Amino acid sequence: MITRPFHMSDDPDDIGESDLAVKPRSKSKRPPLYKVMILNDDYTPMEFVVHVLERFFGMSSAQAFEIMLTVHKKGLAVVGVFSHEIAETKVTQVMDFARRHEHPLQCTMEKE
Ligand code: TYC
Repeated sequence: MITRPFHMSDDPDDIGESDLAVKPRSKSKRPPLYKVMILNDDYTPMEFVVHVLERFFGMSSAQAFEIMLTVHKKGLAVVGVFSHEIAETKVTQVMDFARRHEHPLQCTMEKE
């Protein structure tokens, strides 16, 4: 004798519960993310870069020092990944802050 679970009928027209799952009509898209980068230069003081990383990117002083050294040695580093709007705000804040202190520090963003 063939047995079946109580929720399955023999009726071929009977659609099972699992057939009722909603199918999205379009591919769901996650918003793109942007890398924010800090670039090395020969003039901005190391302590200033450390301060920027603490102030605008919420890094601890140890983290900030480590990233600053990476930029100093390698030329650049990603300091965070954000939505377009947040990334743009970070870049503007850093560029304004550097300009107000007359340092040539550059901060840019790039689609991930
Ligand atoms: N190269 C700079 C110096 O020797 C330090 C520095 C580090 C500058 C990181 C910018 O994004 C930077 N004073």
